[in-house]
Amino acid sequence: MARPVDSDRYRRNGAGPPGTPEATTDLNVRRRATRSADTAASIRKAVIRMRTLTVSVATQCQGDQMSLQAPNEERQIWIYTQMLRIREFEERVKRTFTEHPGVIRGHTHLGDGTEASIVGSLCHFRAGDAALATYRCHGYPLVLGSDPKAMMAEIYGRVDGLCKGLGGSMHLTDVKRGFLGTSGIVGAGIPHAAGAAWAAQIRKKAEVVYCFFGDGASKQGAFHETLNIASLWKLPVIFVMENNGYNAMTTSEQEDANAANGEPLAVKARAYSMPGVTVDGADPLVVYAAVGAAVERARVGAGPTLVESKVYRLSAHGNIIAPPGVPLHYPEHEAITVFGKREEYEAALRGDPVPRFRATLIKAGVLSAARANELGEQVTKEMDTAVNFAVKSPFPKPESALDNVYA
Ligand SMILES: Cc1ncc(C[n+]2csc(CCOP(=O)(O)OP(=O)(O)O)c2C)c(N)n1
Ligand SMILES: [Mg+2]
Repeated sequence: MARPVDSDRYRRNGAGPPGTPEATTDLNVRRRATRSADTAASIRKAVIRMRTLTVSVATQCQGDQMSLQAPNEERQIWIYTQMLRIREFEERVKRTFTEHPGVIRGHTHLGDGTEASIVGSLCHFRAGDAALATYRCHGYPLVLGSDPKAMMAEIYGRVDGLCKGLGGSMHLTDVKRGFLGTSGIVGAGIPHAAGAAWAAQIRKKAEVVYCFFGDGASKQGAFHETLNIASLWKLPVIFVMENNGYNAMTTSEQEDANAANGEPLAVKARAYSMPGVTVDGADPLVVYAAVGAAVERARVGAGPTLVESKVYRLSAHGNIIAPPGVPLHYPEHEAITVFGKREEYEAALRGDPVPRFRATLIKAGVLSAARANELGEQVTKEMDTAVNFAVKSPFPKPESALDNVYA
């Protein structure tokens, strides 16, 4: 049964109760109310400058030296362009199953629907920082500057791939760009991120680590052990939980004690004495503000933050694995195939972050419709080139299979 919500308590903190669009998490609020007041004010100023943010964002994120600047117009267009690139890349991966059947043999997981969250977070990335993600990993390296031709070739298992065709979709890595790796094991990247953050702490260059993972991963022991040590040692890591409401074909309410009781998943931060905040992950500027506050906090040595970014994946969990010879494909989203909730999926499509941000920028006069279309055409060409390059790239030699295997 849902726990009754003390709405006044949330309103006092400038947030909404759980389950409302204004919801942010009431964490450590009483203890930190005074210290976070200045931060909340700074974020609200950024919110107003950015025009599209809701006032409630990130009231519990704090950084003693908070100086978050709103992204200027050029940067907002950059954000939109990166979102488009991720979307188009993912569409091309999906279309490969029909346009080039049999070319992708491994499992793939798309990040469509998560673009705003990825780009809003990585907007703060600077040289020396690092990022780690899950198997749903195509978007991050694109934003960090990896070559989409090499990425597509990797997904097709070709020698020109980012990892010489030996990793595939679930294991994209581009260390020189700070993308330290991904894993098919749910939650595995979380302790790895803490290790990278510990190294950053030792280097003392104010570098931070962005750790992306799903809501399902927050049920893993690795999540809890890592949040504990990261908070204890004040590691410079930003835990970005991309909560898409599903752990493959299980909903959060079916498997998560907080969700089942009507609480946002960011309350898990409370157990480890770190700030936790829940944001609308479909709005890149909202994510920008919340992750920006967390990054500033991490850079000044104040420790980690848990940002719960609420997203909706617009594809099924992954493609269907089948024996060679049987064409692989993407089924429909589990909301439809498992739960028969077509309306839930259609509502998510109506809130699609990519057209939503395009409309926001056009309405704000930052971007004209003509320029937005031009950007779309450029991105289409870029991804055409990636697919054409990747399908022509040769397979790695069988004897290279054990290269880089150390144990
Ligand atoms: C340790 C482990 N358990 C189970 C699986 C099977 N599995 C693969 S993806 C997935 C869903 C994880 O959900 P979530 O963390 O919410 O990420 P999402 O896929 O929704 O982005 C599961 C259970 C796995 N790969 N690793
Ligand atoms: Mg999930």
